[in-house]
Amino acid sequence: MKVVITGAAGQISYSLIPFLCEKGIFNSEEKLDLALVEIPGAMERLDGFVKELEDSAYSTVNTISTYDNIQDAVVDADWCLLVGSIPRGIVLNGKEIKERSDLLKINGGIFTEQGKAIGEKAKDNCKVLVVGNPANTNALIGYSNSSNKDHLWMAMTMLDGLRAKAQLSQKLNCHVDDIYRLAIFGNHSPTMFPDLENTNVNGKNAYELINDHAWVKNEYLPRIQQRGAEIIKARGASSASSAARAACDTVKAVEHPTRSGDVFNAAILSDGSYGIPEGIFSGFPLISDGSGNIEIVRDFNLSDFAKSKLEITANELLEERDLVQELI
Ligand code: NAX
Repeated sequence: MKVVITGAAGQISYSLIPFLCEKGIFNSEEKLDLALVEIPGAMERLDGFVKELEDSAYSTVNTISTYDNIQDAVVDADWCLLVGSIPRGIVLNGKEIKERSDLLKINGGIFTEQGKAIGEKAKDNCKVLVVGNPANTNALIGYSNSSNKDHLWMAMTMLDGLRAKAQLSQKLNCHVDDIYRLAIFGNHSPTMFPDLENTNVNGKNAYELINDHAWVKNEYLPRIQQRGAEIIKARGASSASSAARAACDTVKAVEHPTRSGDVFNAAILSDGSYGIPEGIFSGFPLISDGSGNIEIVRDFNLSDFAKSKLEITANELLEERDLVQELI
């Protein structure tokens, strides 16, 4: 089982790779061949981390290799976790990258190259999870540049889903495992929409249990949508441990059958479901059969309020797509 991870010397990967090496994440007893990718300037830092991984003596791991280029790393890959990207605020060639449009273009270059390499060299049933932001549009760029349309490309919305579950469990004083069918629609950005109208808690409708639309609209939604910014303010750095947990949970969710009556969260290429235009990567409620097949769950009933929120986040994704038109 070959697992490629880009941005392997970054803060998310520092938690993510140990999580992936736990038993039971992949639906196979095969041992892992880890292919860790970084930019040339970060290879020394990566070598230091590899020493720690070696010292952890994981029984799940076969080999650990490092690469400073994507082309060699992705040969025969089963999974590619694309974590590496250039964050907003970085100074490149003397100019601070502040605008989302500049960020989209710079990261677009990275994902064009990665999409091509994965399409040509990864295994036919390869699965790709884009974590690096702007994740949905980076996934669109990678997928569009890949010559293999059988590969499953996803962008990560699991963290938003976990945040949404945690806040709901606090409100309803229930355990997170009692929560079913909590879906994140749209972009991994502050426009995302966590839907409670179709969520069940111990068999009861969450929206009815809360019975307070103003709380959902004015407190719950903004809290989930702004949670990333809240963590950056408090920690002085973006979410890492929770993002790593979410990336690992996404792999596990695809690798194993979804529990009965539940969904998991990831963004995939829209087929027009729920009125989200085709040709953009959007968060949807998904199920997996545990054999590499995932599909959108289509029986969610959306109110006019929910539909208006889906339109906002879909429009943002269309705008992002327009900004990278020449790359896709
Ligand atoms: P770090 O800056 O700690 O690490 C990123 C690493 O990627 C760096 O070591 C850098 O050298 C490497 N890198 C850059 N370009 C690369 C390339 N072309 N090939 C290989 N490696 C490359 O960031 P970290 O905190 O780990 O976050 C990584 C990405 O996840 C960021 O884009 C961040 O915005 C995004 N996030 C996405 C989330 C999601 O839910 N989808 C949530 C968490 C996080 O904000």
